[in-house]
Amino acid sequence: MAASAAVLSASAEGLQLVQQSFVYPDNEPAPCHPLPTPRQLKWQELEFYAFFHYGMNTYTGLEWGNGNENVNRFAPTAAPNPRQWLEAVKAAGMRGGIAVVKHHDGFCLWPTETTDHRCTNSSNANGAATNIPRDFAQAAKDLDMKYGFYVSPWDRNSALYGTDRYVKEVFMKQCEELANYGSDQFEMWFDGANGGSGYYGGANDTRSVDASTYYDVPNLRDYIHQLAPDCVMWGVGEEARWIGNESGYAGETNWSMQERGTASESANRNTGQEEGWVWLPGESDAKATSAGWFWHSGQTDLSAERLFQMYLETVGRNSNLILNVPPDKSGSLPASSVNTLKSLGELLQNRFGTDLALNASSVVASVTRASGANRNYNASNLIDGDKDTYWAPNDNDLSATITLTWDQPQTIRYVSLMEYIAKGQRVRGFRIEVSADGSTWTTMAPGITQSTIGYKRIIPLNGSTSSSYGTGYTAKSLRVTITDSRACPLLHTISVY
Ligand code: FUL
Repeated sequence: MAASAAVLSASAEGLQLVQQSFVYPDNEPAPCHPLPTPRQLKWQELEFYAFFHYGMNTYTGLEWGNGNENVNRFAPTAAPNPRQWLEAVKAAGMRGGIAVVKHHDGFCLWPTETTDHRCTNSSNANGAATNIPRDFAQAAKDLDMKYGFYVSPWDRNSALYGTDRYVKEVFMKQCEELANYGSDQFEMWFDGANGGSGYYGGANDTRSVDASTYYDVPNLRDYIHQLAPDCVMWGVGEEARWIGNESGYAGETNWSMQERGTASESANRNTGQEEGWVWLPGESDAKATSAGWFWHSGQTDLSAERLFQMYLETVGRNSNLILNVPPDKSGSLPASSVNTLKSLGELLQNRFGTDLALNASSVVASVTRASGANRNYNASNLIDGDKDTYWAPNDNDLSATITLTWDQPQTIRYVSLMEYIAKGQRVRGFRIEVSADGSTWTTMAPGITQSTIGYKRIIPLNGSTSSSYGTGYTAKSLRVTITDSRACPLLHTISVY
């Protein structure tokens, strides 16, 4: 606790004594650095959203267009329908989506001033009328979802790529145009693929850039934040990190911090770094279909169960999940993808729709911090459904237990824990035990590394993210033991399903 202090202060009357107030009048625990920005915090709360790869490649069958495509090849067989995309992913429990509006081929899906390689120049009427950013943003607002855009820094069409003029006259302007489609967008996705061979306005050569300096990221970030204050600049933008694979899993241990700019950073994307000095939370990008990021004839959908597993291994491991579903040549999602998304939504609703912790008859912590003027740290905060209240022990308590008890035994399968990360990610180790009678305890999921929690950690009590839902476990009581922490652990929610 910070003590009060008497300090000298200069004033018109000369020197006088001023009584300083407490630094933490609410007896709040001190922050444990590094901390997320408010923008990153809001972004982590989105948890699960969609990726829509759609564009010239949908029609050429490529994954990486060279940049020399005839614009007339962009020929949607119907008007592209972002509303249908977003409705389908909302049914899967997603809270938003990112639309690819320019991939590496440089082909833009909006009436941009920056290039002729754009949809509005297509001879196809549906193609020429396309404006994905406009329609996607509008649909998201109507559906109460979050939205953002993928704009590839690498541009295999532009003659200027590799020169300063490209960054100033093409890339920055494109980002600006996109930011102006909505000040409430949540993420701009900057892919890491940078430079290489391409058309480059007919030069057909190979160009390389140093992405860490070429794109003038600090200025870009500041400028876009003026237009869209909550827009997290992903990847090259350095506000959120790639989780290191495109298969939909994060490390069981997963810190939201990184030792940015060091060799060890790229080797530890999947787990983050406890010693990291920069808050750089993870995002897992993964495909919900069997072929590429773009739609391909003959592709199949992964099963809803496989996608549920991905959810457990990403959202359940302190990582956001951006799940790709590609629209087809009609500019809509195929019916099979829509069905799979619906089934996934049903699985999530059936398994996580009812939080049994909210009905616990008691929640007791082994230690609780003294209340301050306007805030208490009681264990009841863990089950009040409020993310802004939290349980806390005293500064020197790095371990503690929290026990939930029900009047009637419950059948349970998953436990979800959430740290109050506004004050830093702290927990290093924990354990979950269940008791059918309130006195004999069984340790659950011993095969799962119960190390970090972070924004959210979901533990399947049977120890497996992939095996069947099972019959569950009978619990009269549930005990969560925090075994180690960087500073006193702060949890805001325990959920039980
Ligand atoms: C990668 C890109 O090169 C792929 O084409 C795709 O867009 C994926 C999400 O990111 O790095």
